[in-house]
Amino acid sequence: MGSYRPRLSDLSGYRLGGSSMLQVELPDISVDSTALYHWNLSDWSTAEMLSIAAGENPDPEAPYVPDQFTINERTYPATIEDPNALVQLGLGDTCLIAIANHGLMDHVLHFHGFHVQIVSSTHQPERVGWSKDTVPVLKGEAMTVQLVANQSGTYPVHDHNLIAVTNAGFYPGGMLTQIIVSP
Ligand SMILES: [Cu+2]
Repeated sequence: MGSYRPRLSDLSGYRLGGSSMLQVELPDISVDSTALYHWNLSDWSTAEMLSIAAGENPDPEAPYVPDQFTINERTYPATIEDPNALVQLGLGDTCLIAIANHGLMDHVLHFHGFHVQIVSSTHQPERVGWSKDTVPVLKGEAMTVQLVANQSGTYPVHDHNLIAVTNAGFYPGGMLTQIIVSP
């Protein structure tokens, strides 16, 4: 049970986004009262992607300078128009969030308002059961967390690395979404 992250082993294809998420025995939002959201995290070096798309081979030794940071291939504020990225719950509801880090760097998610409990983790299984407001999702990792909506309001969730809440250097943007709990 849990979230997993298959990807292309071909480096050029992987860096162009050949990576996915596999959810095993997680409930479907339409058939179960436990809502399930998914966040595919990534970071893009658009210059490198354009050069790969033009037929160049990626240089694994070159400095990596990403300029876009995405959830489900969107950057804030477009993230909150994505019903899979924007968490919307009633007070007292429980949801699961399946998270996969497809990028080339770790992403540390900070939840405002809530602690989440780690339900599954491919890279940090020793943390299953931990309840934290800040959750590192390592490069290549997939993880499932459970959130109990125990207070109403609108709360941000964002990468704690502040460069990752920018779009091409402009703040706010990037890997930022919201949890909205209605009373
Ligand atoms: Cu924060």
